[in-house]
Amino acid sequence: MAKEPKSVEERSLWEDAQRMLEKAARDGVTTVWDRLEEQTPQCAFCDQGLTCNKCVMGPCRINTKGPKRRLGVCGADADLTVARNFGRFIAAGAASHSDHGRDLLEALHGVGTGTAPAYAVRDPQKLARLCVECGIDVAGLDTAAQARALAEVLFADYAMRGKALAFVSRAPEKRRAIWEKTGSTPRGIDRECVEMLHRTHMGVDCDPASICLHAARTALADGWGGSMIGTELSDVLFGTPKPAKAEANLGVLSKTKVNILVHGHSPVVSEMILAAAGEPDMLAAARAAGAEGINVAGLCCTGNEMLMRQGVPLAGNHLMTELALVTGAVEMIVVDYQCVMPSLVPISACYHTRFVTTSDKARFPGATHLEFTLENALEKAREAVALAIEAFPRRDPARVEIPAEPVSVTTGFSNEAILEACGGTPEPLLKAVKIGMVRGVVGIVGCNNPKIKHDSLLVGLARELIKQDILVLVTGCATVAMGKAGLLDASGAEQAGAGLADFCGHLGIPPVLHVGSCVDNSRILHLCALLADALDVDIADLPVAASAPEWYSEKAAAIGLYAVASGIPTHLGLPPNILGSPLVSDLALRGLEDVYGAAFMVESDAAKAAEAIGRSITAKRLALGLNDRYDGAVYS
Ligand code: MSK
Repeated sequence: MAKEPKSVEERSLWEDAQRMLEKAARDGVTTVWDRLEEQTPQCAFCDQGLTCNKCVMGPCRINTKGPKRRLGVCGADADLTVARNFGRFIAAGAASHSDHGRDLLEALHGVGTGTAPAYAVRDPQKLARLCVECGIDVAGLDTAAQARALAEVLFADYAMRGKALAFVSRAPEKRRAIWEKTGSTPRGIDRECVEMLHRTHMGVDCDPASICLHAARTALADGWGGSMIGTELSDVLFGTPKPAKAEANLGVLSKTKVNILVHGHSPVVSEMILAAAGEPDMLAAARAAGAEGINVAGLCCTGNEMLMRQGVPLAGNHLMTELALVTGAVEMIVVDYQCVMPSLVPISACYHTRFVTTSDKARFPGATHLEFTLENALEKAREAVALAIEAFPRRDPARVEIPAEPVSVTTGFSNEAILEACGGTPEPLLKAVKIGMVRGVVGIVGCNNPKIKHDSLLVGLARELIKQDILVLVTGCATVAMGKAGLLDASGAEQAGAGLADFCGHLGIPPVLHVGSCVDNSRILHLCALLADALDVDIADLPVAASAPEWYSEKAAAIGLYAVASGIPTHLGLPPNILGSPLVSDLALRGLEDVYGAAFMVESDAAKAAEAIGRSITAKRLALGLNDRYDGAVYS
């Protein structure tokens, strides 16, 4: 018998989402939750990672229970089949972040060579610092020459280096030694991804453990390579984030202005949209069309990029993207790539919304395609904004519902900003950690997944952790959830334990710090490295952890694996498709601990997950000889 559809209260934690789900039903719009219910029950073989379609002797399904079909046609058993699938899953995630990073690198090169006229270096000090870090003598080099020189060094990271990627040198010595010993040091970003595809071709690497270790190396090429390049160069080109106030949720849409949503991951396009939307000619055209102005708001990680640097309001996270269009108030959604559901095209068509694609890498049938290049970006952005203005008179006020008021958030906690808030050194944070005022630090990252009640695990976990005096860093789609829960505001410290509340009060910061988008998880790696170096320990010795409670994507799996391989214990709210292999599952949950000093934990209950993370942090504190409880020691 078919299961009853879930109620709107069971689908999302938030009233704005629930109201939009009701409106979607009235408007005849199907959403990601409806499609999940249609797809349920899902294939049990795929769910466990036991299907293989990598050659045409197959496809095969490995039956671990019955006497037959225990092996694929080539002879692969359950462990090998799961490992091959998992390896490719990680490679796809690492490739996605890293190809995004490559776009920033090409933009930097374009600035250096004068072929990207609308772009500039907005943080020349950071450019110079990165040059020096990468061994470039900046004496006598102007900004353009530095940009070219740094781009050349980092281009080589994509191909292949003899030994290690440039930013691997940021990792503590003890961590680098572990990577050397286990053959995990990432050499080339593209190289590790390609090698994973090669290893998992039929008849190459047939050792499941060996494939999994290469998956870790591939993920490290993402975290300390492609993602880190994406983050650092976005800062150079668009400015290093500083703490600032902004607003979030669907309430940031305007009833009276032209609403443009920017969605995807890369700031290269959205920064130009923002610039064009602020031009006097565009504002005059908007007024001539009957609007009071132009309102640019963000979704998903493009939204995070724009929120962090420019204070652009953040309308929603992954599961809110469809619902943002259901408000009927959006003139245009302009996308770059990643996490853009194809369903957004037909949903746009239900309203007056223009759906605009900008990258040749991400084409959507039914979209208006404006091909952005480094040469034409501002001109194309003006074309896009003009399309949005044209759409405004077609907005039907009778179909508009904006279901919430905006919430206030504080954003912009780059590592530079965190250190500045601490007076220029990590010492105040370390002191707070040493006296137990801050028991530990946890990065809550990643997505939403309709299999989990929208934002419930993200918010539930964060609330439990801050009660335990654990400072939370947040990135990606988790950000809006924290904002709606009031945790990105200094007043959120009222929900924290006494120690963390005191610490936040001293620095005037929220208990959850927004550190950026998906690629900005690399900031967390770098911060861990700085803290480990300051204490002369390895990252695995620190009282830190990571969590992707509602993750869905290949990229999130790559993030989780590079965190573990960097020595950070990592919680997942639901497992990857590996449960068909006892060997791979055991490696993920326990075996990686022996290799990297950290492993995964899987738990779908917020309180239990917080308890497990808390136990791990306590163990690390005790091993470092630190008190586990804040005894009220004076902090100054
Ligand atoms: S956008 S990968 S749903 S965080 Fe980065 Fe959000 Fe996850 Fe996409």
